[in-house]
Amino acid sequence: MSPSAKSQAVGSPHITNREVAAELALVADLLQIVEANRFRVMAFQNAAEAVRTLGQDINILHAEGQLESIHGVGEAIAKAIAEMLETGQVQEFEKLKAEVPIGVVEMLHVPDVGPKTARRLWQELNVTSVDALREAAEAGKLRELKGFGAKSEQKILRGIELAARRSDDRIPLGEARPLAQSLVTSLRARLPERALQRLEVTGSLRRWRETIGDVDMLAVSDTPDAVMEAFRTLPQVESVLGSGGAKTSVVLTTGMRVDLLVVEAKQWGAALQYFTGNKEHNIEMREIALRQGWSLNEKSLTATGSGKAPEGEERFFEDEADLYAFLGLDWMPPEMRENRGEINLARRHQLPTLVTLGDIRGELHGHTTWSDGAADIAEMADAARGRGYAYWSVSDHSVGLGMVGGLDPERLQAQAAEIAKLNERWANQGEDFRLLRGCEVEVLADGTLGLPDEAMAALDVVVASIHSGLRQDRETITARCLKVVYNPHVDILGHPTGRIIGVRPPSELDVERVLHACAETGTVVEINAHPSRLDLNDVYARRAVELGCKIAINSDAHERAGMEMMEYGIATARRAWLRPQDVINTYPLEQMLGFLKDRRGPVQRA
Ligand code: DGT
Ligand code: CA
Ligand code: CA
Ligand code: ZN
Repeated sequence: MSPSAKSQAVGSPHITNREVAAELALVADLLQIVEANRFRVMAFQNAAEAVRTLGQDINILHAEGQLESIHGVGEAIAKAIAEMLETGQVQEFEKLKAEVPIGVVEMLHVPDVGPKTARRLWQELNVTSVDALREAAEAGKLRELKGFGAKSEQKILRGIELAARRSDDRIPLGEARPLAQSLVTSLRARLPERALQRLEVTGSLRRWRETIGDVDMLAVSDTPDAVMEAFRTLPQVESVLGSGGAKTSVVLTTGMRVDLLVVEAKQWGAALQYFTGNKEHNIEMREIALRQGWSLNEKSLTATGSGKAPEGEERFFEDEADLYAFLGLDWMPPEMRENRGEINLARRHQLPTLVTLGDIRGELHGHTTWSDGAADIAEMADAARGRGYAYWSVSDHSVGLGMVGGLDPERLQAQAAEIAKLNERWANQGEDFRLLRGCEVEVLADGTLGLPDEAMAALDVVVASIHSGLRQDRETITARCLKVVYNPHVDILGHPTGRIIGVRPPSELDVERVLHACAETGTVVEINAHPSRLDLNDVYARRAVELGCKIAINSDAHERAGMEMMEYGIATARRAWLRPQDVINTYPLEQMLGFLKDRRGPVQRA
């Protein structure tokens, strides 16, 4: 029986997680175009995301009657998913699809074309595909639409080009990692402990790269055949591309490719090193070995005869660190293995001590039901305390953001009272925990902020973020951002480039200039830890610290579980070589507050 045949009921079409997620996302888009209630749109968007990142086959959940156990999937959507899995389509969805030409939905993937614009292009100009949109823009026809000019035509043409360039099929880290973890868990559960002496995820996933080409896994076993058999028949597996004694390649129901290699215990160190990479790091390692008279491959070192050891002598390493040490190098954290200078530091025993999850003492950017969060302040505080944090900043959206009911100075006052009450309770109980008064202040199109200065001055932590006008040209968006950085009330620049991995490219912001200004003014720069943002990314975050900036790593949680995303932010920081002292939310409360702008008096050079 083929592995995929097992996971489907006889006679029903086999629909993968990825397909279900795509359909739900499509419905969300359709609903936006027909101007449905925004909560309904959000419900479908959330459900799509939940299914896309689900660590197991949705068909199995359905067979167990557990669709509603998926976080973010309510009764109505669960029913629709069930109908889809059983019959191949959902009647209600088909009706909706018949209403809107599919090309109109595709236009939504062009940056700058939102649902309102797509609807107008369709209804007012009868433009119903991306190609037709390009032609209309090139022919100067879009300016017939009220509010459209030559400039918007240029922007749309550039957007179409960008959207085309983005069509590679790498998988966002936040999607690949839970899936890989579910594979590890399933394999361990299926095999007796002695059959699986070691099992680890390697490749780009072990390095926490922001997107993943394929997943690589490495195991040690005395019974590789049993391991391969267990792997091939996992419920997550859709098809087997190839399977031999030492290596099996499969495609999962989500479309992700996974390679599993089994090696002998004595080969583990060399194999783990080799398959963690990256390729450039490995090439450099190979040269270092050669210079010492050894040929390095995925199993061992073999003497070339040019050194002291007789030609052909083989050396094995049970652990990676032993291999590195044999070649005179310190063990390097996988996040650093990108051949960006880490090997030289390892040789000189000068590797930095990287920040870890355990160093984090609090968070400075997160949301509650006061704006678009799903949990109230007390619940979020409880989650933060559960993670051992000493502080958490309540930073709901300010007014100025179209979508959510943002906070104005008046509501901020009311919120302050709730925060004070909770803080008093913990103080009375002798608990070492403080809620901070914060806000994620909206940066308007002209660089002014969603709150007046007096309102910001009253807060402990001000995060300023750009959510709209992300397609402004380089000069405009950079000037807008600099205005914010020079505002003495803005402590932290939130997700600076606005990118959404795999969905929306970064803005054209001149990051280098903005980082210089942040260093000069003492504005802290955020690594937004949400795996679809990771913004700043590793390269920019490293540059920021080089220039003298401090960093805050924030999960930007909108619900309790959102705080678990912190590990992605930590990984990005580690890929940027950041140490605890570079990250202000590793500091005790008073020291952290001391780094925020308005606490330090007049703006000073860092
Ligand atoms: P990916 O899958 O594109 O996200 O990136 P990786 O780094 O996982 O690359 P992949 O899957 O092609 O290969 C897995 C590991 O194997 C990689 O991290 C380093 C190693 N590797 C791949 N190609 C070469 C190569 O040509 N030479 C050497 N020395 N190592 C390689
Ligand atoms: Ca890979
Ligand atoms: Ca691979
Ligand atoms: Zn936020």
